[in-house]
Amino acid sequence: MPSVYVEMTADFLHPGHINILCEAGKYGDVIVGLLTDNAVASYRRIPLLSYEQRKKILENIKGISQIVPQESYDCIENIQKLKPAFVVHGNDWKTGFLSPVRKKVIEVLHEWNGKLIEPQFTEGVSATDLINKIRSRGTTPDNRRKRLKELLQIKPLVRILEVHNGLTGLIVERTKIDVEGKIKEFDGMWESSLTDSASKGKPDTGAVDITSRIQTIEQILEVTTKPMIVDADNGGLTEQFAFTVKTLERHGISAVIIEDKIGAKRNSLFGTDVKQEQDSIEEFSEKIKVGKNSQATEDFMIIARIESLILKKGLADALERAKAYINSGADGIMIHSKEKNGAEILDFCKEYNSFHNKVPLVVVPSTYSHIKEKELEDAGVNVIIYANHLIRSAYPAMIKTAESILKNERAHEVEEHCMSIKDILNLVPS
Ligand code: SPV
Ligand code: MG
Repeated sequence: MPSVYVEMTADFLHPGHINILCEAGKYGDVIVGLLTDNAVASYRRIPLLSYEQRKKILENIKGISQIVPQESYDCIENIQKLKPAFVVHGNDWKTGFLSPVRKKVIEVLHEWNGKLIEPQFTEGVSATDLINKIRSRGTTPDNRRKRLKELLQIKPLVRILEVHNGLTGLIVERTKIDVEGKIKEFDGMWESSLTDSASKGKPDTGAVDITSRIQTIEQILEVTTKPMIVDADNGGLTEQFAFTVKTLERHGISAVIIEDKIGAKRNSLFGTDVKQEQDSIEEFSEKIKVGKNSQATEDFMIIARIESLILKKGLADALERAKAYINSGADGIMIHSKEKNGAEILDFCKEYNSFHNKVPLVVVPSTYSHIKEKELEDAGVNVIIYANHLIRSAYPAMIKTAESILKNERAHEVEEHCMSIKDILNLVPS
């Protein structure tokens, strides 16, 4: 029997998949190239089911003789290896980011007189629509909490954006761009102490206490499904931190980040312009240990934030702390800096890469925002947090509106900068 290659994600089987498999079966023995989790994550949200789970489902479907992993969204490597007589693919790949792959498939098949068969794409049913429908029903704390660890295993770089209320939560949840068929979106949310405080008209000094922060967090969780990382300042006293860990974990938060500072809380971006004191390595390590011993699940992460560069204590101090915090059980390291050129962050990354015992590395490029994601990823960064950009862009827009109304003694002039009444009414469906 000739062999027939069909690529599939199979996260969600629907009649469209069955049509393709039936069609493929007419030409010979069907080999499914099953996209690995990394392959799927490279162009859209990570699959709901793992590779092994998806494989198990396909193994029990009639008409498939073999399943092989497809390590990229591009099937060329597998096709060159397997040399199938036929490749069967829905005709929807004639446009979009897969169209160059299609051209290459035709070329490669030509080498052994293979043929591309393109059945009509099944209209009216799409796995993406089905997944979106399920997501619109919400999530559970258990499912949300484990999502960050899953993302870290699958994606080379996790992209996080600041939230401070339900509306900004919706922005992170929904904003997507389509770059020739590849979907780009944020992977999760950063519940920032700075922007949560600022949105309440308060300074970032801990004046907005953890009880108030939890209220905001709940409002955001209510309208989103993506994972959340919470900025818990220095975590409070060690014995209080144990309770904070339990509370956050129960709500389905994926990670808490605590900074190694003590005394009056001041935002790190003030640097040495204000009095900021760093905790001792011993005390902060103890806090991490107590936090780790308090959590009930394997999924919750405690990420240690190192302030040595902010406080001008130097790279050696930052590295020494990173090693100590990892040894104390930290699930991640956040290295912070307020330098504009980002050089000290890249220096830190270089040294960090040679650690034997590494955990995911988090950065917050607020002052060195010119550095692109890929450069940070190549330097060894695993998580990028855009920590304050929604509030910083919204505030000037609102000031402009307020000033225009004062100046013109009517709102007519601001209308062109405002969304329509219809759009705001429909922004959040009832
Ligand atoms: C925050 O967003 O509150 C942070 C990051 O802690 S920074 O403002 O850079 O300190
Ligand atoms: Mg903060």
